[in-house]
Amino acid sequence: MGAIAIKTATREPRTGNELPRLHLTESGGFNSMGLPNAGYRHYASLVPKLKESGKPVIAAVAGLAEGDWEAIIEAYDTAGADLIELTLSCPNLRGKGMVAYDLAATRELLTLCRARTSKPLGVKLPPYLDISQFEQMAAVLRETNIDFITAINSVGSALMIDPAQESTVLAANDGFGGITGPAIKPVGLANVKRWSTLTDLPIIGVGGVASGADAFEYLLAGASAVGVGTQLVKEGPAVFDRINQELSTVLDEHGYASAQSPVGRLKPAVTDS
Ligand code: RRO
Repeated sequence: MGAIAIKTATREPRTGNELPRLHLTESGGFNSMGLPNAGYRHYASLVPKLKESGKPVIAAVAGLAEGDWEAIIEAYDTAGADLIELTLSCPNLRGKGMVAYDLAATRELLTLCRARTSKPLGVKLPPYLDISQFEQMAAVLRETNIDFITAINSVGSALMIDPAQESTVLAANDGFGGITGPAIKPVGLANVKRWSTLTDLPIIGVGGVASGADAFEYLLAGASAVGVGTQLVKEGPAVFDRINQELSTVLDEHGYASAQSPVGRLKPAVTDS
Protein backbone atom coordinates (compact mmCIF):
# COMPACT_ATOMS: atom_id res chain seq x y z
CA MET A 1 0.00 0.00 0.00
CA GLY A 2 1.12 3.54 -0.63
CA ALA A 3 -0.38 5.14 2.47
CA ILE A 4 -2.21 4.23 5.64
CA ALA A 5 -5.73 5.61 6.02
CA ILE A 6 -7.25 5.58 9.51
CA LYS A 7 -10.99 4.96 9.98
CA THR A 8 -12.82 8.25 10.41
CA ALA A 9 -12.53 9.31 14.05
CA THR A 10 -14.98 11.19 16.22
CA ARG A 11 -14.19 12.95 19.50
CA GLU A 12 -15.49 10.12 21.71
CA PRO A 13 -15.42 6.38 21.02
CA ARG A 14 -18.57 5.02 19.38
CA THR A 15 -19.93 1.50 19.13
CA GLY A 16 -21.79 2.41 15.94
CA ASN A 17 -25.16 1.16 14.69
CA GLU A 18 -26.90 -2.05 15.64
CA LEU A 19 -26.24 -5.29 13.70
CA PRO A 20 -26.63 -6.31 10.95
CA ARG A 21 -24.81 -3.25 9.60
CA LEU A 22 -22.71 -4.64 6.74
CA HIS A 23 -23.93 -6.76 3.84
CA LEU A 24 -21.46 -8.00 1.22
CA THR A 25 -22.55 -9.15 -2.23
CA GLU A 26 -20.81 -9.97 -5.53
CA SER A 27 -21.50 -6.47 -6.78
CA GLY A 28 -20.16 -4.71 -3.71
CA GLY A 29 -21.04 -3.81 -0.17
CA PHE A 30 -23.91 -2.16 1.63
CA ASN A 31 -23.31 -0.60 5.03
CA SER A 32 -24.80 1.36 7.85
CA MET A 33 -21.85 1.17 10.23
CA GLY A 34 -22.70 4.42 12.00
CA LEU A 35 -19.11 5.52 12.54
CA PRO A 36 -17.88 2.87 14.98
CA ASN A 37 -14.42 4.00 16.09
CA ALA A 38 -12.18 4.18 19.12
CA GLY A 39 -12.13 7.98 19.32
CA TYR A 40 -9.40 10.29 17.98
CA ARG A 41 -7.18 10.15 21.09
CA HIS A 42 -6.57 6.46 20.52
CA TYR A 43 -5.71 6.84 16.82
CA ALA A 44 -3.59 9.95 17.38
CA SER A 45 -1.50 7.96 19.89
CA LEU A 46 -0.86 5.35 17.17
CA VAL A 47 0.34 7.81 14.52
CA PRO A 48 4.07 7.81 15.50
CA LYS A 49 4.12 4.00 15.35
CA LEU A 50 2.28 3.96 12.00
CA LYS A 51 4.80 6.45 10.59
CA GLU A 52 7.62 4.00 11.32
CA SER A 53 6.30 2.15 8.26
CA GLY A 54 7.66 5.05 6.17
CA LYS A 55 4.24 5.50 4.58
CA PRO A 56 2.16 8.68 4.80
CA VAL A 57 -0.64 8.51 7.35
CA ILE A 58 -4.04 9.88 6.34
CA ALA A 59 -6.19 10.78 9.35
CA ALA A 60 -9.93 11.10 8.70
CA VAL A 61 -12.06 13.32 10.91
CA ALA A 62 -15.77 13.70 11.66
CA GLY A 63 -17.19 16.16 14.16
CA LEU A 64 -20.62 15.57 15.65
CA ALA A 65 -20.81 18.60 17.94
CA GLU A 66 -19.45 22.13 18.11
CA GLY A 67 -15.67 22.23 18.52
CA ASP A 68 -15.13 18.55 17.61
CA TRP A 69 -13.61 19.12 14.16
CA GLU A 70 -11.07 21.64 15.45
CA ALA A 71 -10.04 19.52 18.46
CA ILE A 72 -9.49 16.40 16.35
CA ILE A 73 -7.59 18.25 13.62
CA GLU A 74 -5.25 19.85 16.13
CA ALA A 75 -4.56 16.49 17.79
CA TYR A 76 -3.72 14.82 14.48
CA ASP A 77 -1.60 17.78 13.42
CA THR A 78 0.42 17.52 16.65
CA ALA A 79 0.64 13.72 16.38
CA GLY A 80 2.29 14.05 12.95
CA ALA A 81 -0.40 12.79 10.59
CA ASP A 82 0.72 13.57 7.02
CA LEU A 83 -2.67 14.35 5.54
CA ILE A 84 -5.92 15.25 7.26
CA GLU A 85 -9.15 14.29 5.54
CA LEU A 86 -12.51 15.72 6.55
CA THR A 87 -15.28 13.16 6.14
CA LEU A 88 -18.07 15.46 4.99
CA SER A 89 -20.02 12.53 3.62
CA CYS A 90 -20.95 9.83 6.14
CA PRO A 91 -24.40 8.66 5.02
CA ASN A 92 -25.30 6.72 8.15
CA LEU A 93 -25.84 9.15 11.01
CA ARG A 94 -29.44 9.11 12.17
CA GLY A 95 -31.09 12.48 11.90
CA LYS A 96 -27.96 14.19 10.57
CA GLY A 97 -27.84 15.36 6.96
CA MET A 98 -24.57 15.14 5.11
CA VAL A 99 -22.39 18.25 5.47
CA ALA A 100 -21.24 18.00 1.86
CA TYR A 101 -24.82 18.31 0.58
CA ASP A 102 -25.08 21.70 2.32
CA LEU A 103 -22.86 24.28 0.62
CA ALA A 104 -23.17 27.00 3.25
CA ALA A 105 -22.41 24.59 6.09
CA THR A 106 -19.43 23.22 4.14
CA ARG A 107 -18.01 26.71 3.52
CA GLU A 108 -18.31 27.59 7.20
CA LEU A 109 -16.79 24.31 8.37
CA LEU A 110 -13.89 24.35 5.91
CA THR A 111 -13.01 27.91 6.89
CA LEU A 112 -12.87 26.84 10.55
CA CYS A 113 -10.84 23.70 9.83
CA ARG A 114 -8.38 25.38 7.46
CA ALA A 115 -7.35 27.75 10.25
CA ARG A 116 -6.34 24.81 12.49
CA THR A 117 -3.66 23.14 10.39
CA SER A 118 -1.11 23.89 7.72
CA LYS A 119 -0.88 20.18 6.80
CA PRO A 120 -2.45 19.03 3.55
CA LEU A 121 -6.17 19.22 4.30
CA GLY A 122 -8.65 17.35 2.13
CA VAL A 123 -12.32 16.53 1.90
CA LYS A 124 -13.94 13.14 1.41
CA LEU A 125 -16.91 13.88 -0.77
CA PRO A 126 -20.10 11.99 -1.48
CA PRO A 127 -21.19 11.30 -5.04
CA TYR A 128 -22.75 14.25 -6.82
CA LEU A 129 -24.99 13.81 -9.82
CA ASP A 130 -25.57 17.27 -11.24
CA ILE A 131 -22.93 19.50 -12.82
CA SER A 132 -24.07 22.54 -10.81
CA GLN A 133 -23.32 20.68 -7.56
CA PHE A 134 -19.75 20.09 -8.72
CA GLU A 135 -19.26 23.69 -9.86
CA GLN A 136 -20.56 25.18 -6.63
CA MET A 137 -18.53 22.83 -4.43
CA ALA A 138 -15.40 23.44 -6.54
CA ALA A 139 -15.77 27.17 -5.82
CA VAL A 140 -16.03 26.48 -2.07
CA LEU A 141 -12.92 24.27 -2.13
CA ARG A 142 -10.98 27.02 -3.93
CA GLU A 143 -12.23 29.74 -1.61
CA THR A 144 -11.24 27.77 1.51
CA ASN A 145 -7.83 26.60 0.21
CA ILE A 146 -8.49 22.89 0.44
CA ASP A 147 -5.52 20.79 -0.75
CA PHE A 148 -6.97 17.50 -2.00
CA ILE A 149 -10.18 15.63 -2.76
CA THR A 150 -11.07 12.04 -1.94
CA ALA A 151 -13.99 10.87 -4.09
CA ILE A 152 -16.28 9.10 -3.64
CA ASN A 153 -17.75 7.99 -0.34
CA SER A 154 -20.46 5.33 -0.54
CA VAL A 155 -23.62 6.01 -2.54
CA GLY A 156 -25.96 6.78 0.33
CA SER A 157 -29.71 6.63 0.85
CA ALA A 158 -29.76 3.18 -0.71
CA LEU A 159 -32.06 0.36 0.38
CA MET A 160 -31.64 -3.40 0.06
CA ILE A 161 -34.51 -5.76 0.83
CA ASP A 162 -34.51 -9.45 1.74
CA PRO A 163 -37.65 -10.76 -0.02
CA ALA A 164 -37.61 -14.08 1.87
CA GLN A 165 -37.81 -12.27 5.18
CA GLU A 166 -39.86 -9.38 3.76
CA SER A 167 -37.43 -7.17 5.66
CA THR A 168 -34.69 -4.69 5.22
CA VAL A 169 -31.19 -6.19 5.04
CA LEU A 170 -29.69 -3.71 7.53
CA ALA A 171 -31.08 -2.89 10.96
CA ALA A 172 -30.44 0.82 11.58
CA ASN A 173 -32.02 3.86 9.94
CA ASP A 174 -35.01 1.91 8.56
CA GLY A 175 -32.54 -0.17 6.55
CA PHE A 176 -31.07 2.72 4.57
CA GLY A 177 -27.32 2.67 3.97
CA GLY A 178 -24.48 3.32 1.56
CA ILE A 179 -23.41 1.18 -1.39
CA THR A 180 -19.72 0.53 -2.04
CA GLY A 181 -17.62 -1.68 -4.30
CA PRO A 182 -17.90 -2.58 -8.01
CA ALA A 183 -21.54 -1.47 -8.26
CA ILE A 184 -20.53 2.18 -7.76
CA LYS A 185 -17.37 2.32 -9.90
CA PRO A 186 -19.01 4.22 -12.79
CA VAL A 187 -20.26 6.85 -10.34
CA GLY A 188 -16.82 7.12 -8.75
CA LEU A 189 -15.10 7.45 -12.11
CA ALA A 190 -17.56 10.14 -13.20
CA ASN A 191 -16.99 12.13 -10.02
CA VAL A 192 -13.20 11.89 -10.32
CA LYS A 193 -13.39 13.01 -13.95
CA ARG A 194 -15.56 15.99 -13.00
CA TRP A 195 -13.22 17.03 -10.17
CA SER A 196 -10.16 16.74 -12.37
CA THR A 197 -11.82 18.94 -14.97
CA LEU A 198 -13.05 21.54 -12.48
CA THR A 199 -10.05 21.79 -10.13
CA ASP A 200 -6.26 21.40 -10.13
CA LEU A 201 -6.38 19.53 -6.82
CA PRO A 202 -4.89 16.06 -6.43
CA ILE A 203 -7.62 13.44 -6.23
CA ILE A 204 -7.71 10.13 -4.37
CA GLY A 205 -10.11 7.98 -6.40
CA VAL A 206 -12.22 5.52 -4.41
CA GLY A 207 -15.20 3.35 -5.28
CA GLY A 208 -15.03 -0.15 -6.66
CA VAL A 209 -11.28 -0.58 -7.02
CA ALA A 210 -10.83 -4.36 -6.98
CA SER A 211 -8.19 -4.90 -9.69
CA GLY A 212 -5.24 -3.23 -11.39
CA ALA A 213 -7.51 -2.42 -14.35
CA ASP A 214 -9.91 -0.59 -11.99
CA ALA A 215 -7.02 1.43 -10.57
CA PHE A 216 -5.86 2.24 -14.12
CA GLU A 217 -9.34 3.55 -14.99
CA TYR A 218 -9.24 5.88 -11.99
CA LEU A 219 -5.80 7.17 -13.04
CA LEU A 220 -7.09 7.88 -16.56
CA ALA A 221 -10.08 9.72 -15.08
CA GLY A 222 -7.68 12.00 -13.20
CA ALA A 223 -6.96 10.40 -9.81
CA SER A 224 -3.33 10.56 -8.73
CA ALA A 225 -3.88 7.90 -6.07
CA VAL A 226 -6.55 5.27 -5.48
CA GLY A 227 -8.12 3.87 -2.34
CA VAL A 228 -9.31 0.32 -1.74
CA GLY A 229 -12.12 -0.28 0.73
CA THR A 230 -14.64 -3.03 0.09
CA GLN A 231 -12.14 -5.29 -1.66
CA LEU A 232 -9.78 -4.94 1.33
CA VAL A 233 -12.61 -6.13 3.57
CA LYS A 234 -13.27 -9.09 1.25
CA GLU A 235 -9.69 -10.11 0.47
CA GLY A 236 -7.53 -8.81 3.31
CA PRO A 237 -4.18 -7.00 3.00
CA ALA A 238 -2.92 -9.28 0.19
CA VAL A 239 -5.13 -7.13 -2.05
CA PHE A 240 -2.43 -4.44 -2.26
CA ASP A 241 0.28 -6.66 -3.76
CA ARG A 242 -2.18 -8.18 -6.21
CA ILE A 243 -3.54 -4.83 -7.40
CA ASN A 244 -0.02 -3.36 -7.66
CA GLN A 245 1.15 -6.30 -9.76
CA GLU A 246 -1.89 -6.11 -12.02
CA LEU A 247 -1.47 -2.36 -12.38
CA SER A 248 2.22 -2.77 -13.32
CA THR A 249 1.21 -5.19 -16.06
CA VAL A 250 -1.46 -2.82 -17.41
CA LEU A 251 0.98 0.12 -17.35
CA ASP A 252 3.60 -1.94 -19.23
CA GLU A 253 1.06 -3.05 -21.82
CA HIS A 254 0.05 0.55 -22.44
CA GLY A 255 3.63 1.82 -22.53
CA TYR A 256 3.40 4.00 -19.42
CA ALA A 257 6.64 4.35 -17.41
CA SER A 258 4.94 5.00 -14.08
CA ALA A 259 1.53 5.17 -12.41
CA GLN A 260 1.64 8.97 -12.68
CA SER A 261 2.03 8.91 -16.47
CA PRO A 262 -1.61 8.05 -17.41
CA VAL A 263 -3.17 10.45 -14.87
CA GLY A 264 -5.94 12.44 -16.57
CA ARG A 265 -5.18 11.06 -20.04
CA LEU A 266 -8.67 9.73 -20.70
CA LYS A 267 -9.57 9.93 -24.40
CA PRO A 268 -13.01 10.21 -25.99
CA ALA A 269 -14.41 7.03 -27.54
CA VAL A 270 -13.44 6.47 -31.13
CA THR A 271 -16.52 7.21 -33.25
CA ASP A 272 -17.88 4.35 -35.37
CA SER A 273 -18.68 6.24 -38.56
O1 RRO B 1 -19.20 4.48 9.49
C1 RRO B 1 -20.00 4.57 8.52
O2 RRO B 1 -21.21 4.26 8.58
C2 RRO B 1 -19.56 5.09 7.22
C3 RRO B 1 -18.75 6.20 7.06
BR1 RRO B 1 -18.03 7.17 8.45
C4 RRO B 1 -18.45 6.66 5.75
O3 RRO B 1 -17.74 7.66 5.54
N1 RRO B 1 -18.99 5.97 4.71
C5 RRO B 1 -19.77 4.89 4.88
O4 RRO B 1 -20.24 4.28 3.89
N2 RRO B 1 -20.05 4.45 6.14
